[in-house]
Amino acid sequence: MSLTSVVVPTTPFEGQKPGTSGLRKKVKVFMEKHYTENFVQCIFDALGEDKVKGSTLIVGGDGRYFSKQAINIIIRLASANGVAKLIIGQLGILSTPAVSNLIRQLNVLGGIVLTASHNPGGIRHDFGIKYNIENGGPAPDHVTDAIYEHTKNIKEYRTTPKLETDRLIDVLGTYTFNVDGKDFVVEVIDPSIEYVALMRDIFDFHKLRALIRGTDTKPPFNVLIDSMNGVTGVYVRRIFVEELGASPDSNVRRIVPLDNFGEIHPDPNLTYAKDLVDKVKDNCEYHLGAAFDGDGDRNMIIGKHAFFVTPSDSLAVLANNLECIPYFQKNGVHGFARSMPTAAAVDRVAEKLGKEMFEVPTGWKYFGNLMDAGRLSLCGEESFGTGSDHIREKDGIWAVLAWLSIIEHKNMSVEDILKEHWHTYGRNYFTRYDYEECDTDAANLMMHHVEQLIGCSSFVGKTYTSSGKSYTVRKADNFSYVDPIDNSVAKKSVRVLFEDGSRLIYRLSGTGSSGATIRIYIDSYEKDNVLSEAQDTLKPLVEIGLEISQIKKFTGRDAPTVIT
Ligand code: G16
Repeated sequence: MSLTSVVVPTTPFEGQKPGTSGLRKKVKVFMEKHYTENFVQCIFDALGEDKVKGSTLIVGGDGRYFSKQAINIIIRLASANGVAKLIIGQLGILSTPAVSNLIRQLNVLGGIVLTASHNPGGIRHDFGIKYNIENGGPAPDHVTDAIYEHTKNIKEYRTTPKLETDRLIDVLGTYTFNVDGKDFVVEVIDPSIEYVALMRDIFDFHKLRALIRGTDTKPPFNVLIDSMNGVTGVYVRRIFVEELGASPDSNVRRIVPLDNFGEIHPDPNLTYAKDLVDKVKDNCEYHLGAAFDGDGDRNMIIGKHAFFVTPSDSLAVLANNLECIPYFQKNGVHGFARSMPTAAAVDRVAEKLGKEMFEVPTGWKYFGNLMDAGRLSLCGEESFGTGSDHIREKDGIWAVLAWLSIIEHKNMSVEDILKEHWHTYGRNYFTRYDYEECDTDAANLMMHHVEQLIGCSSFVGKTYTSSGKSYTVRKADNFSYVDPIDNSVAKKSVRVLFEDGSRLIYRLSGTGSSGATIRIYIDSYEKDNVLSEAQDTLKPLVEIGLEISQIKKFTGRDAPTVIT
């Protein structure tokens, strides 16, 4: 049957500005008439007719509530905008790393990822849409800016209302429609085949299986992998259970993706993954625990007795040991990078190994150009993101497999690997205070106050003292980044640098769906005192950070919602 597209008049919605990684709002906002259609049309408009017509796009996400409805909208709009083919994960499931991989492997125009990442899901919570470009990475600022500009002026969208999408994505297969006289194809694929093949190529699965199963001479290395009811469950079953021989009963948990994540907050940190932390703490059988977020790009690693590895340390340890991973043996190791708020532990490794080191603003999109230019192999962020140039997104499962490779190679525990690292390089103590869902005006006023304060001529050189420790300001600014490849400029966070190398950073989150989340990052380097409690060591600097920001005065908040 031949179908005809139609043009539907619409009017702009306020606030369709993509954040750090896509547009994230409450589900009920996406459900408003024309809201999702408008945003999807603006993606096509920003890309331009020349690129869109005849193109192929990947579509999928973490399967959260409203994904199927959104996919149906995307199918109808894509067909009416001249897209030739959509490749969609079965049931709408594709992790963010899997989308990035498919875009690259299949050499397509890009992908539409349906996720609000680590934000809670379900009808009362969050949904999100983000666009990834042809290198597989999140759209850079100039693309998201263009999308936003279109959302402010949109007058109509194009759709094919009679295209029957009901249950289309439930069954694997290729479905061809005729829209406006041209073929339009929807291919529904297994979400894991390509990604599992990629991991098999990067790592030595034979060695990892021997580690997890144990051998005649070595007992099993017991892992507890927690998918937090998010999309990684699909991949964890295929990789950890089927390929590496982990027990489906005792080595993995919460591996069935649920559209509301079982009403938990699928954010792998010490607060929201406490359940996993407690299990590993209470059961000394476990040698490693790991958790992922809803869409599978974030990871948290803990060792025996829940020994916590900060994401900044995780990045540094990986950088120091990449040579045991077959992918890097084959491709070599180029530079390293971290987002600015991430502690500088990896910088010391880069220096020792003679590698280029980059410091970029918060957001994985800032790593893409460097990877495409062959200057970056490994990067990470304090926000529980770690990854390499195998794709252009951070990759939770990759990070755990990388850790297991190092453990297998060194035959050491997580804790011993960390301690050895600190004794060699010194230690960056790091903590982050999050104040979630603050009043937006109050948060902006606080940021304005900090910017004003650091702009005063007397600020540099000022000494702050707390709990008997003094810190003198060496430099303070609004961190600005000039991309070395395309010279684009990004300004994002306020930072205060002290003479001993310690840092305080203030920034507003770009991933929330309502209100404002204030983040204060506290980072302090110690050369010899490497085995103290992080929260004790950082207490004076935390107090100074609170004093500088006057956060209580501006927001009324006595304490953070989350400390990592
Ligand atoms: C996204 C980006 C990350 C970034 C994080 C920051 O993560 O992909 O690169 O570090 O946002 O979040 P915020 O702006 O809240 O501090 P995700 O996992 O939410 O896509």
